[in-house]
This record gives sequence, structure tokens and C-alpha cells, in this order.
Amino acid sequence: MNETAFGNLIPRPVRAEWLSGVFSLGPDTKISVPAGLDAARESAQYLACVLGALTGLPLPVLEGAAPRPGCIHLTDQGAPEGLGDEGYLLEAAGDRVVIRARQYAGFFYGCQTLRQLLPPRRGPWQLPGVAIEDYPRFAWRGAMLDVARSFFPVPEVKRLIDLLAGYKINRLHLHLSDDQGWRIMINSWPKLALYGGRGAVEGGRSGYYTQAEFKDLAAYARSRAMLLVPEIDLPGHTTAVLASYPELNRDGTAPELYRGMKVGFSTLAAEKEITYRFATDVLGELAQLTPGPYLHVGGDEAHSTTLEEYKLFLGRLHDLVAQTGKTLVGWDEIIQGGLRPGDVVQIWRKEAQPLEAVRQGARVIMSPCHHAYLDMKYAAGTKLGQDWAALIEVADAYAWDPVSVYPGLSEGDVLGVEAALWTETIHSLKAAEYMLFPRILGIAEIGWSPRQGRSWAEYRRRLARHGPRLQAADVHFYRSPQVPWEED
Ligand code: IFG
Repeated sequence: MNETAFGNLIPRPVRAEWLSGVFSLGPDTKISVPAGLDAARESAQYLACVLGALTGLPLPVLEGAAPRPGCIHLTDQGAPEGLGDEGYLLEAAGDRVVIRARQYAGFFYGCQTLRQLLPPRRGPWQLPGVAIEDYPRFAWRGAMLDVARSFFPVPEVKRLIDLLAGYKINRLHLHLSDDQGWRIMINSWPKLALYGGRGAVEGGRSGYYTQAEFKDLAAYARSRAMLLVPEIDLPGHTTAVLASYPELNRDGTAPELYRGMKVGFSTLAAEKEITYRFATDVLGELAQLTPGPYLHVGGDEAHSTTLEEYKLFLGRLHDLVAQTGKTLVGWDEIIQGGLRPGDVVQIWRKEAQPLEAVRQGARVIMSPCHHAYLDMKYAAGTKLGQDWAALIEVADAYAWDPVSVYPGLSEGDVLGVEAALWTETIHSLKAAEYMLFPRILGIAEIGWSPRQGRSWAEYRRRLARHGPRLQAADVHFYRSPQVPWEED
């Protein structure tokens, strides 16, 4: 494949064939959809909004129109089964553009690719002739935002959703509770947010989402083809919980809110019945608020919980989550606690045993700390972030594969990938953008693009061409010396 085979497209599509002729967007350009196809109409309206903002063109959306010259047409006609829910065909040939898909996500992702085929900032608004066939390798392409160490208000989360959706990321995992803070209102235990929400790591931001705000975030994510995956971390990482309710503590005394960066020193009392009333109420309310099928219960670094207590607790947690009808997700320590078929295990530690999780009937999402923990410094000189797992330059975040990063796994065992941004040292949107971008683009490609033919040597040049697009979106990204960045 030649150097510019995929232009500046990230993630790299399955197949792209460049054709002659260009399609020029102008004052008469329309976006058309068949009558009664909601998925196409909603994505057409989204496309009209983003292209209108970029170009200043009117781009009216016409319903019930057949494809005609001068139109960008979205249709399910001719969209083969093999595309799945998220795949699409995009053809720009001279006088028309057609995006074919089977579901909203497919149309939405076809629109993201179309955006990347246009110049990032200024005209002429011309699309090169191209025929693209595209669909994802993995179903789970995620980013985790730790809003517990330091809070991120709704507008900032929406900005990140927009940016991440542009790279076909389809899961936003919100780490809503930890030792330093609690970030979601639970009506039956209001002091979690009212008191636990006041906490934060030293220098971090406090706050919490009301239930209306959380539902708004979930709806916003869904309109960007993204599922919200909420996490309440249990039984460890619970100082904010224990500080909010003395009765949850073994000795009935509440600790102070914690503002440090240590981990592993807190635990709920597995032998107290009130612990399970708390968990039932919290997970019950959270399940009601969450349209997606997943509830993440954490389970990591429960160093102050005995293995016997941990197993007892996890068993009860499995029952509680099952009652909500959701699928349990947990960090890889839950493997030793006893899994149930259908669980999703998030692999993060180098010593994790994903094969054991698969043997117990679970599927795994890969978040190896030495490749996908984007709170790790890029290099020794990076001011933000930590370095306990590794220094992770742009190439290190890209040059790995989710199936082979641990031995013995096969493609079908792996649900997908997820990058994690822990925020002990990341206290603003700009800081988050700096650590996420550009590394998250590489992880988005690992989640979406074919394994075959993927290489750092080719990707780094495509990323370099993509630089002006990040600049145009005003992303505060790290200009890695490993990338020959092109200028706008
Ligand atoms: N590990 C902890 C996180 C966070 C991280 C910082 C997990 C699952 C170190 N647990 O990663 O809470 O402190 O890099």
C-alpha cells in the first residue's frame, strides 16, 4: 500500500480506492435521505450541523428524495449485512456522494469519515473521488475518564465525547467514585454526592453530576453512537463513601475525605448487611439512569479486603447487578474473586491472567497499563502524569495488539480495547486533551482497523497529515518528536 493510500484518515478504513473527479460542496449542495429512515435522517441532521459550521453552507436535509447530482445521500439501500451495525460504504464520485449503512452508528461513522475527507479549516470544500468500505474489528472501542480524582463538568465531557466520536470511539467509561470523591447523585444516599462530591485529589476539582445531568450525558453520547459505561468502584477505593456515611464503617466512625494519591487502603465491610443495602440502592439507581447494558463495579486494588471477604462481596455484587438486568464489568482483580459467564473483565495489570477470565466464561477488554494508561507520561520530561507503569510515547500507545499483548488469547475472546485517563495529576480539560491526544487516535485505530497491515511506520505519516485537523479543532495536543507533523 502506498504512503497516501489512506490520506489523513484515522482510524484507517478497511478498504479505500481513490477515484477520479472531485465532489464540490456549494450553496446548492443538499443532504438527502429516504422517507421514514430515522437513523439516516438523524445522522444527516448531525452532518448538516457539523459541515454547516465548518463551511458556512446551508446544506438542507431533504427527506424522501432519491440520490441525485449535487447531493450527499444517506441510505440503507445496498448496505450489505457484513457491514454490521457500525459499518458503512462511502462513495464520492464526481456529482454525488452516497453513504450506505444499516444502523445509526454506521451512518454516523460514515459522516465522520466524510468530515476527514474534507479540508479541516478552509475551502475549497472538495471531496476527492473515493470508494470506501469500512467496519470495525472490535465492538468495544473505549476511553475511560476518571472524574473522581478530579471532576470534569458536563460541557467538558461533551467536548471529549465529540472529539472521541470523531475517531469512532464508542464507549465512554466514567470512573464516578474513588477515595478522593463521589460524582453522581444517588437519591437514597444523598450525602455521597453532597459530601463525597466536595472531595478531590490535592489541586483537583470537586463536584458531582445530578441525575438529570447524567441522563443528559448518556443521551448526548448516544447521539454520537457512544455508550456511557458508569463505574462505581467497590469494595476498595471507597474512602469518599466511608467519609459520607459513618454507619458504613466497621467501627461506625467516618474517616476524613482523602486528598492524596495512595491506593489500596480502603474497603467496605463485607460482613455488614448495610454494605449490601448501600450497594443495592446505588447500583439500582445507577442502572435506571444508564441506557447502556453495562455496569462497571471496579474491584481493583482491594488490598485492605481479605480474599475471603472479597469473594463474598463479589458474589453478592454479581447477584445485585444481575437483578438490574445489566452486564457486570470489573477490573482484572475480579478474576480471583470468581467470575460468572457473560462478565466483562477489564485487563490492566501486566500480571493479569486474561486466559483465566476466558476460561470462566468472561470476555475481556484490553487496557494494558504499559500501553493504554494515558495518565502515563509521554517521556521523562512530561510535566503532567505519572510513570509507575511505563513512559508511553505515541509509538508505544500504537504499536501493540489487543489479542497478542497477553499470551494465549484468540480474536473472539477479546471484546475490544479501552484507554484509561486517571486524573490524580490531570485537573483541567486542556491537561486531559494533552494526555489523550494524539495517543487516543492510535488506540481508536487499534480498536477499529484491521490488524493486517497495521504499522507504526505507515501510521506516523498519516498522523502527521492529521495534525492540522487537531489544530483546527483547537485540541491541545502533544506534538511528539516521533511524528513529522504537517503544518496547517
Ligand atoms: N491504578 C488504579 C487507579 C489509578 C491508576 C493511576 C487501576 C484499575 C493506578 N487502579 O488502574 O485508581 O490510581 O495510574
